[in-house]
Amino acid sequence: MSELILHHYDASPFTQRALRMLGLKRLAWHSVQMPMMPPKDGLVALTGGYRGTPVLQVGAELFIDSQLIARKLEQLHPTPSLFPAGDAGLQLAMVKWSDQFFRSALKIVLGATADQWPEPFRKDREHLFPDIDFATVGVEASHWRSQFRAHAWLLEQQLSDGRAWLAGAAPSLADIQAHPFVAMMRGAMPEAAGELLAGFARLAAWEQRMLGMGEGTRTEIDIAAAHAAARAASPVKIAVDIDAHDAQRFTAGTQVVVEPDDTQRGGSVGELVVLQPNEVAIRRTDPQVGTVVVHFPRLGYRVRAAD
Ligand SMILES: N[C@@H](CCC(=O)N[C@@H](CS)C(=O)NCC(=O)O)C(=O)O
Repeated sequence: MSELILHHYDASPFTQRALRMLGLKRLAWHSVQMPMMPPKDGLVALTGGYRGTPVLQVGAELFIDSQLIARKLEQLHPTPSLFPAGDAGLQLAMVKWSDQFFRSALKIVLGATADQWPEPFRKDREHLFPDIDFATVGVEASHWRSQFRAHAWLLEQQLSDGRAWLAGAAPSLADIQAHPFVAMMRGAMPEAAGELLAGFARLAAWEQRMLGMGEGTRTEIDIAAAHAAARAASPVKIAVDIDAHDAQRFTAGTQVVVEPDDTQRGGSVGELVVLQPNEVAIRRTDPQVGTVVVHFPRLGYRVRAAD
């Protein structure tokens, strides 16, 4: 079996990011489909609580979030690079801009469609986004449309010198950070997308190039096979690595919860093994998967002592 297992569902724009990374690098990988809402017991047995998509599994190690997945794929398969111009810091920093781009698209779509969603799904998404009032988000629809168009204009501006890709002549993570939210809008509300992207001819041509990036080579497997791969590689050896200057001063071996600080995608509990400005990792044991290490980005994730 190939070493890369992606836990995901394809409707997610963040999954689409991971797919484009695999496409840019032309990798072969195994796909495990997860449900769009809990229960997600098979995934949680691996992560210890995190329920989001996408999650990359390599043996008994789990990599949470599209940003850490980008860095892990780059480390395992350096060419072709996600950072052909060498500006990894800048391109990873784009995630916080692109989160705002996502939010503008999300609020437009929620305002127009959430009242038609099946009740259990709508309730789950209300739990996921506690800062969004689903009942009133539509009231400001024209504002969120203006924001979406303003974000898209930045892409058109970046392409205005005739370059094929956002960072220059070669595709990079920058393209992959931005494209899923344009595609999300085109897919969910094609008519509105047509209006909001009107006049952005370079962006439209770039979208066509992005479609050609593909997703590498996918082979479906089930969650039981992913659990077996974790057990076969368990326990994973990992160097304990704690930043002496860490702002929170946690020590190795502390039982902690690691959870997203933006949405309620679930917190994972385990023993702290890595705490650096670019990563947090915990070790945990589960009877179904053995001892695994779960890695998170530090940016956008809260670490707190477990109760
Ligand atoms: N920063 C995360 C965001 C991931 C995210 O928000 N994914 C959404 C789907 S678009 C999710 O996991 N929703 C909850 C769920 O599917 O259970 C990343 O880049 O991977």
